[in-house]
Amino acid sequence: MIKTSAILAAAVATAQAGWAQEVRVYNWSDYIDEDLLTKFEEETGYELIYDVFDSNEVLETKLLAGGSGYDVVVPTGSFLQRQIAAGAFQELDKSKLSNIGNLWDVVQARTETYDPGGSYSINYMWGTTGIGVNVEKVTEILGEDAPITSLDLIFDPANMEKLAACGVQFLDAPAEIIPAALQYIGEDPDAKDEETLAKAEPVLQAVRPYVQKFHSSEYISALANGDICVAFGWSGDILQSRDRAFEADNGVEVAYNPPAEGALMWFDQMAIPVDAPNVEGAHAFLNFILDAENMAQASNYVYYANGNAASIPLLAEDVIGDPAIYPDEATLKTLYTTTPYEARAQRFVTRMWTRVKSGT
Ligand code: N2P
Repeated sequence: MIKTSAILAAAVATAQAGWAQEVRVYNWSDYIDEDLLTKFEEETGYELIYDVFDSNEVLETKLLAGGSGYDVVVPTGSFLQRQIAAGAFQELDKSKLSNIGNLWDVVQARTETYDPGGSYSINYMWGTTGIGVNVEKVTEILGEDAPITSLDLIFDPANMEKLAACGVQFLDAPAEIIPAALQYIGEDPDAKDEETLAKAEPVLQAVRPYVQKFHSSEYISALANGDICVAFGWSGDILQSRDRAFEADNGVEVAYNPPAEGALMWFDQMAIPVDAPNVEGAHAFLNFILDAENMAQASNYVYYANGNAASIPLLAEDVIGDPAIYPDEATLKTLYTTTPYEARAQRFVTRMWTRVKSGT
């Protein structure tokens, strides 16, 4: 008896020690240079468990259920805001974040809305939601003046009917596609009332037959391989697709444009769940990300802008110099942001999205 419980106690102690040595991070897919994951382990001695997702809704379901087991998660600002309100996160201990001074005030001024004072989160990366095209295929089908910089490309059924043959995918992200549909018909993309929200549905249903798939990560390869010719997706993902095609030397030329009518500008924020098993390790990971060199390496790899001012001089010219990544003043003025849906509006949006995806 005594022997058994001694063994058990030893096993528990080992498990606990092991637990404290692990840091579990849940981040978006295609969102980091994996060399950084090894570097974190080497520098800190922690074992890093790094899982990925491609949907705010999936992350939110895990977070709100509790016991996700993650130490760091990365919701988009508008989702973070309501998750903070729901008590999903713990306040950051800034005394453990010696690199916090590297944050960029320009980005902080914008993320204030979601997390006042940055009490719960740091910006990881930000970007826009826009249009990726296979330039050759789209101009072959719609002509040289194909509206590749306009929402007309993806919301005008006449264009979409023709493009269906070469393949069009949309993000499976209702909180981004519905605002874009509203923007297209001149409504407020951040509308929350049901009457306005409902106006997005006929816009989406009209092009639904021509959308091959709603998915939030497959389009990177599909566009690069030439399997699809249009993706309504995320800026950096489409630029990664452009690079993959270039590296494959397969003759596919991919271009990304934020729609001229206005694009959604979003901010992905790193935060620590209230029940994180390794709070110390979570801070170590955040501080590692806040390092200027690490952050520059991540942005240079995935083609997304970041919230780290100290990293700017270390960014590659094709990152800091690309207005699709770091928008110029003129583009910046056309970008819009969104705020969270309250529970009732969220249910309305979720139901609409189910109908749109199933085409019913
Ligand atoms: C990375 C996608 C991150 C942008 N693949 C979504 N907020």
